Amino acid sequence: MSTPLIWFVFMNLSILLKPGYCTETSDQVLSITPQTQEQVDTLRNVSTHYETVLWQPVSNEYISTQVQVHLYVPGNSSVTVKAILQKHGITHKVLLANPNVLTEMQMKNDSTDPRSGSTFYERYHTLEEIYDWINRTAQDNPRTVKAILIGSSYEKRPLYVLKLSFNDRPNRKAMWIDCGIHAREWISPAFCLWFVHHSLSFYQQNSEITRILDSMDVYVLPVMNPDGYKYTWTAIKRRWWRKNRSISKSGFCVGVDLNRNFDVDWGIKGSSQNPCEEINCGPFPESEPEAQAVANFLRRHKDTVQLYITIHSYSQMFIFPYSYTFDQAENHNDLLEMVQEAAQRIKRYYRNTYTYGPGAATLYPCSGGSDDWAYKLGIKYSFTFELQDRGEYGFLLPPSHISGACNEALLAVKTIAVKVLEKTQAPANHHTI
Ligand code: 0X9
Ligand code: ZN
Repeated sequence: MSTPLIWFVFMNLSILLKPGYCTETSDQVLSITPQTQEQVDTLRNVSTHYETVLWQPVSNEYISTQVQVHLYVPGNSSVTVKAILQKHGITHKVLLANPNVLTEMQMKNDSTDPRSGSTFYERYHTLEEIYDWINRTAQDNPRTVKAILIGSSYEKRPLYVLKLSFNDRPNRKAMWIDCGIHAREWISPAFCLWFVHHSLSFYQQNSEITRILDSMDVYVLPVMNPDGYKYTWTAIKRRWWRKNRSISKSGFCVGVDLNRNFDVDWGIKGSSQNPCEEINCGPFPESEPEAQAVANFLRRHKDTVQLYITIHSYSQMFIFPYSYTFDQAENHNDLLEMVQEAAQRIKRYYRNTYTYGPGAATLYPCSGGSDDWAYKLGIKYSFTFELQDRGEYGFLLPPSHISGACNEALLAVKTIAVKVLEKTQAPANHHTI
């Protein structure tokens, strides 16, 4: 045995035998930026062969040099993973030293505690609470809100869209917002609730939301992936689930990434046919009942829906088509101007930074996404929002950050919707000579 090898074994043994071993075994989220191709390969290898979860990027094919990787490492793989990183000269920072505490904070429902100053909308909610809220919202606002059943999930949970309609002028246009395609992105459903609450509370108080609601109906799907969302609430170990819960034909693995299942360049880029992968596109386009329900609804309403927005997290980004190709969208300049304005206003009002641009060039090339599909259906204003944060807490954004994250996203929705109105509405006092 060569001396370095003895030394290596000895070092690891000494770690294992140390009395402080317990502190080494708590779950952690590491931030790693590979510097060389060898380090990229090592990291890919670690994320595939050891019990870890890639938070960012979503799949190891996107790991490359100088790209920041956020890796969740459970306590029982911690020593091994860190030893491998060290062996390959890969440095890491601990992003989250105790994700379990943050997970518990997100699940804590302190509504019964009168001292907790947080409102219903400043907390994360279970699926059951969201269904109750949908019912209550429709019941309490019978003239303006309707709950429309657009289909059901793989596990047969209903998919409800709330239609906000503040007047019944003929030829009304509409916008669509969906949340919770990806189960672990909890800030996303929280935003849909926030948006509806804001609309109902500030119609005729806030000029922008009033203008939007006066001219458009709004369709809001609070949770596109209820089965996945429910699953992330069941146990700490399931908190990182992304896909839906459909069982593949082979029966071996579960889940399709709904944002790879739409019928646009399906299965080609940034997606995998392997049901065991996070970016599994499913057996065929719209194979999943959740994606099919959304696609059917939008097909039926494509003549009225002018704006499509889908809410994700995290990374603070406004993405527009295309993601499936590097080609420029035909109205690229309009789309760019809209997200630029949204980002500028967020900077001005909230001092926070959002990056923006077409998906393929700004984030990664990727087929089968709902934004590109909606765009190709004819909805010329189509956006993916990636909400807070940029990795400080990642998917574990504390409840105290919900209001900040939602308010800035709301400002972006309003900015873009008003611009869409400006571009699409005929001038009010149009005189013919
Ligand atoms: O990869 C995704 O589906 C989205 N990012 S996330 O981290 N929330 O998973 C980005 C979607 C951008 N649009 C398309 N890829 N079409
Ligand atoms: Zn997402």
